[in-house]
Amino acid sequence: MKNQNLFSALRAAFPADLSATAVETEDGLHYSWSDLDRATAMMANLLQSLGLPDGSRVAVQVEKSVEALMLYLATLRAGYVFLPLNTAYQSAEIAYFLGNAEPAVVVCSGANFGWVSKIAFQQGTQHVFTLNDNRTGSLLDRAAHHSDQHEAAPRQADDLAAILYTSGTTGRSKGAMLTHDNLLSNARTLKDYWGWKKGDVLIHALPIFHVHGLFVAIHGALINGSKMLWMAKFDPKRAIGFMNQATVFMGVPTLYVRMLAEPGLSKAAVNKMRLFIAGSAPLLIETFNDWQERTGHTILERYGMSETAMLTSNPYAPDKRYANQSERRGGTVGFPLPGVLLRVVGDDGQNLAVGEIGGIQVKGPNVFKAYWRMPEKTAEEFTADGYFKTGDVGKVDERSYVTIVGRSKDLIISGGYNVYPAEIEGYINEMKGVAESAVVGVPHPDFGEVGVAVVIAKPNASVQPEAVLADLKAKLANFKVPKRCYVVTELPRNTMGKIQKNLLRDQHKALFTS
Ligand code: MCA
Ligand code: AMP
Repeated sequence: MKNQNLFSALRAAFPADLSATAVETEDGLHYSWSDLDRATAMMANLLQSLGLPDGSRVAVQVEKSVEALMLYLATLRAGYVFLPLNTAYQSAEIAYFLGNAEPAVVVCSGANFGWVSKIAFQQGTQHVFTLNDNRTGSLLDRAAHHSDQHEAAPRQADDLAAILYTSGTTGRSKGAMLTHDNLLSNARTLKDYWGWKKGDVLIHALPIFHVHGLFVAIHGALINGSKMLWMAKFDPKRAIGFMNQATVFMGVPTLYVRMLAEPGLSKAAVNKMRLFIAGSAPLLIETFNDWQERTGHTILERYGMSETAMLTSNPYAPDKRYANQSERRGGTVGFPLPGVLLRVVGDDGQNLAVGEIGGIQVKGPNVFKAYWRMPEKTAEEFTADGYFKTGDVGKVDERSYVTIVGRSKDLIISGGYNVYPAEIEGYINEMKGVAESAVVGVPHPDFGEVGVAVVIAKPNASVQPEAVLADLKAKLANFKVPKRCYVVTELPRNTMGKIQKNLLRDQHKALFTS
């Protein structure tokens, strides 16, 4: 039977000339296709030499680098399961992920080796390697002793390729299990739908621990044999500077907002570019319009999730399935991708008519297998007929464009990162003197949305807002820390006693935008 390992499909798309540049960094380093091939072989051989059981997880929390990209590819190649972790996560967060996923291998930066390895060994991990963003670390030292030839491990379409943690309404993160075919089918669909062509060059400006930067961007370039211009960290000026050598850019809305603030953004600066893609969070219509006016390009907005990779997209070219419509409509996320079934349902689970607002449910080859070791959660999130409940609220219009109008899940999307209020509230509620708290998302000009914490102190206790924020900062990834905190005497409640978050959001909605 044909090997359905995702790496094999990506490798098969490498150009014939392996000496050509596959990745070019801002420091002027050129990695050829042959470098990618050989280095991933060495790392894959290293992983396989450890004698890990099938299905072993390789958990990785390292700064963005080309070697980190190679580690991802090597994990696929060796047939293990990649588990990327946001570099902002601190010890309590890492302890949860490692405890839950029980990875056989952990890779962290040298600077974090002390605390990460302690947690990893406590959780039973046997192998902890380091990988730094300057091409050093024990992973590379060890891999150097292995052969640069490697036959990709045979994998079935349904075998696991990656686990991505994504939180739920309870604030406990769930690992979404994605298979080789989930990722490969989505990559192939996008290659076609976005008209990837020979000569395309991608500016890779996103972090590589989430779907957008890790799968959509990297698979997109690799499966087209396209070069990537690699930015370790997004910088609007430098990104614009790259555009005279590139054709495709992908970003969360914040990246577009930040580039629009640069005087250097002009039609001339982007005249080699073919396509600008946005997603992960709602793109404001002002950003969409401003971009069109400043650059002459219409941003293509698409929609996805950790559990599903990409679900819908505005068209790049006329879409035959929808009367050859080719308009990229701001404020919408376009059409369900080929192969994706999407429906909007009411509270009773019945399909809603065109234009009516309800819960978005999806089905397709891209939809994940299950949540890691949480069968009851998996069962809750799927319908009897196999549709996945996204937790997003939206509608489909008479032209078949999908619009997301809100979320039924209590989620804040800040600069493209997800923040779950329940998790933050849990931490605040444990603080000395705190009786209760509520965290809500409010509009923000740069991050789109940010968290605001509203706290009630226990009788006779004194709670300082700055102390709450400082305490959170010490424990949680920075992006999760609310940007403001208020200590109040009362929270608005409905007759059932439930906190009315909509009223709190309303009360604070102009904090950053007025
Ligand atoms: C940084 N901070 C943030 C964020 N990022 N706060 C809220 N939200 C954020 N996203 C904090 C910093 O820790 C710092 O706090 C302060 O805000 C200012 O940081 P700044 O220097 O402005 O941030 P930055 O380092 O420039 O990062 C901003 C960023 C980054 C480039 C927009 O957040 C980013 O790369 N976002 C992309 C996320 C992404 O890839 N999402 C895709 C998920 P302090 O001053 O206290 O230190 S995949 C997905 O959603 C689905 C599947 C999909 O459809 O794609
Ligand atoms: P994640 O859990 O990180 O995979 O985030 C997935 C969520 O991001 C989705 O359920 C949506 O709420 C949101 N999202 C992704 N793309 C878009 C978009 N283009 N517009 C609005 N929301 C989006």
